[in-house]
Amino acid sequence: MVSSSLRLLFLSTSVGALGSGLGGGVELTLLNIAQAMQRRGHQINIVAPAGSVLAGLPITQIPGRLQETAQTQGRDAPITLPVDAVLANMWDAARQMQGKYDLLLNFAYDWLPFYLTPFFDRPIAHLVSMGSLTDAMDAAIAQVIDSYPATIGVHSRAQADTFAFGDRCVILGNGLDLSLYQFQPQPEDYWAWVGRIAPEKGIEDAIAAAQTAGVALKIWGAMPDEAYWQTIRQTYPEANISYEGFLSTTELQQAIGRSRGLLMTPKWIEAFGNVAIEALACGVPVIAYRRGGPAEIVEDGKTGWLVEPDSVMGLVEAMKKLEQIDRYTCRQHAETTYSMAALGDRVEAWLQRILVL
Ligand code: HBI
Repeated sequence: MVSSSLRLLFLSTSVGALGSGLGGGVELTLLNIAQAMQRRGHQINIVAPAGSVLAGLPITQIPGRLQETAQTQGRDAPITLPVDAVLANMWDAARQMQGKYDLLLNFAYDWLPFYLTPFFDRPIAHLVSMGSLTDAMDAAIAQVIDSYPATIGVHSRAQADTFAFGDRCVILGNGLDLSLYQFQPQPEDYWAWVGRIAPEKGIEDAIAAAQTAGVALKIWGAMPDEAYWQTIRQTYPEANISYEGFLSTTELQQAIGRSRGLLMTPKWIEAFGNVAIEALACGVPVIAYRRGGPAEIVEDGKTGWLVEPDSVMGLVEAMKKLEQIDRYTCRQHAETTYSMAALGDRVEAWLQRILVL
């Protein structure tokens, strides 16, 4: 149990305002960690791009141009900062505010926060939200982990292993406020796919599997690139699919909860796969490629099925075995491993350990 209340400054992702969906899973992660820490009596403030809204949490809104997403750069991409970069403005605010906090927690997957770490006189913990993407980011994170051991947190072993320094990362998993997720024993007749509609998420495979299996597939998530979506529609004209938009957590969990199962088809090493634990929390089995974070979440044959990566037929075969999965077992697994309390234990232990180093 923590003896004293910590004053924590969270630095959000630079690619979108909190609540826009552009920050992907890291928006939900930041919310859940903030709430888990508040429930433990710690004080939180969040520095985020202007326009951010997050469940009534205190946010210092910072203007400026959003950062390009790291996953769309190449491995040898140079570091870039737009003019009037929100990332730079956020970290200038952090520099001015740091005296009022015990520790800063960075959620941005960007070079600047890592480079600036030694310039600050407060400890900075970094929650790295994706696997290795660029040489420049790998070098920046490696520099921090060499100088400040135990300050790099990740979501899964698979994600850690994409970095040369993976064995020195602290693995945090993730977690949810399960009271927001209703267990639904009886599904309707459709499957679900949830995520940013972007190449690394592999939506094409889920649509191909749905078309082959002759089932309805409903799709939720941010759509950063409409043209990409139109290309997909033209490629699979026969598929029974519908884009259901980007919903709030409350609405999304109701929609996912009514599905027969969730398909997860990541083409990249998904660092974790929040949507997998959101589905389990509603009693929804998860069929996922055996790749990245989801492969460490799904218990093959118990809470879903793990499939040979990129095998559409493997997805179709697993979909046929859906009845073998008990929906309440899925909910129970979320409760034991992915609750707010379980996540809070892991994060609090991590931050306390940094503060005593
Ligand atoms: N790209 N440059 C950059 N910075 C981020 O913080 C970032 C990103 N791409 C995706 C992303 N964050 C989050 O959507 C994922 O980490 C979940």
